[in-house]
Amino acid sequence: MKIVDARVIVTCPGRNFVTLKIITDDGVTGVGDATLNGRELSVAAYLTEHVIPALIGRDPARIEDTWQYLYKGAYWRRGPVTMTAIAAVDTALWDIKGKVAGLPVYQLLGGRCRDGVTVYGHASAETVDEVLTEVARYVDLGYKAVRVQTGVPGLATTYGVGRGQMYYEPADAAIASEAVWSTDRYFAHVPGVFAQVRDAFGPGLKLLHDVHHRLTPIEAARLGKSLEPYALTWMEDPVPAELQEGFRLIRQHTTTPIAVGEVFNTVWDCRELIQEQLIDYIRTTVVHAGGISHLRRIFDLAALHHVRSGSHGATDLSPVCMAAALHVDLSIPNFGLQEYMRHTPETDAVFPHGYHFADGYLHPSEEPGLGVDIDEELAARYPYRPAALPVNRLEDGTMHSW
Ligand code: GCO
Ligand code: MG
Repeated sequence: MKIVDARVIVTCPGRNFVTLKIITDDGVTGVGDATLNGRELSVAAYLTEHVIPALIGRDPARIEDTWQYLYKGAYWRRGPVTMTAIAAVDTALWDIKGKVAGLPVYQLLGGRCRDGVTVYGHASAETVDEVLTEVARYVDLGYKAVRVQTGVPGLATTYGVGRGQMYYEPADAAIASEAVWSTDRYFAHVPGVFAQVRDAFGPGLKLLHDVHHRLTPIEAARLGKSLEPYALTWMEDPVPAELQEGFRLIRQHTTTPIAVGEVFNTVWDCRELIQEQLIDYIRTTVVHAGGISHLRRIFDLAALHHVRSGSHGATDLSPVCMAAALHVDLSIPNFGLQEYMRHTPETDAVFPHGYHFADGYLHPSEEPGLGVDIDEELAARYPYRPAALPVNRLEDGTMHSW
């Protein structure tokens, strides 16, 4: 069996997605997500110019060898663009292997470790009263875990608070919009939000919160401490994670669990965090961390150190990534939680898929392969639209992490 063709499909059914489709001489095809939010065309070009020519003629069964070829062969290692491109190839090859074997991919990864994949949804609103309604909406839908984000009094906009319900999408302007941030205003508000949510919903509901890389380690330690009475499942991205040892300080001060890793691309980005047990959940996912093969490596290392998975699953990760993530989630011993932001009906139509939600769990498709495809005719009706993620400044105008 040989790879005879591969193409990159860019489509915008409400937001941009990049998909790699690999075609074999037997007519078996595989898909991989290659979406890097706000930098989509850089991955599309990397694949088209530098990867696809090297794929033609290769044996699609050689997944690990192809991964090593693309990783070591580039000379320039790691980085989001390279690792997203490698992820797309790796994912598509697992899809092909599953179809050839006649098995869903999770069976090739060792089979089920659980009955379903517990997911968390996003409850967000400007005010506390509104967010209580949003949390109730998720509870009614059967969710067992909910991420809670609200506006902060005195700030015009806040990370994670969308304009509509359920389809929050921050990358909406061709040139990045600017937000203003104040850690003092945030600290004055956020513990009270969780006091009310915990009070309203009791101890059974898992609550999560995303800090989105905005604090320093000592500030994160203070936040974690102030949230301890409300028993969060995790505090996400409390600080930017380039400085892995910064987490030691947070750890010394608080028992609030920590989740990190949606911007990590390889095991090298989180090795220290995992081996020193400085985090509780590692949030790497298929599309940005080198595909199913490399994600399994990260999760295997994590399993040795009491760290569980908590894969990123925002709307900028396409249904192809979500399908692949579920096969991994189902088959690893140290699964924690899976983020699940629902895609719009337009996106679901472009990417027909067999995974489904029931009672707070997602279940992957039982079809051979990943159980997801791209409708190329429909995709062509939604041309690419430039869209950038916002940037963030402090009240005095200083640039800050978004
Ligand atoms: C999350 C993330 C997202 C990211 C987005 C960037 O936890 O879901 O923080 O909201 O900001 O995926 O592209
Ligand atoms: Mg996040």
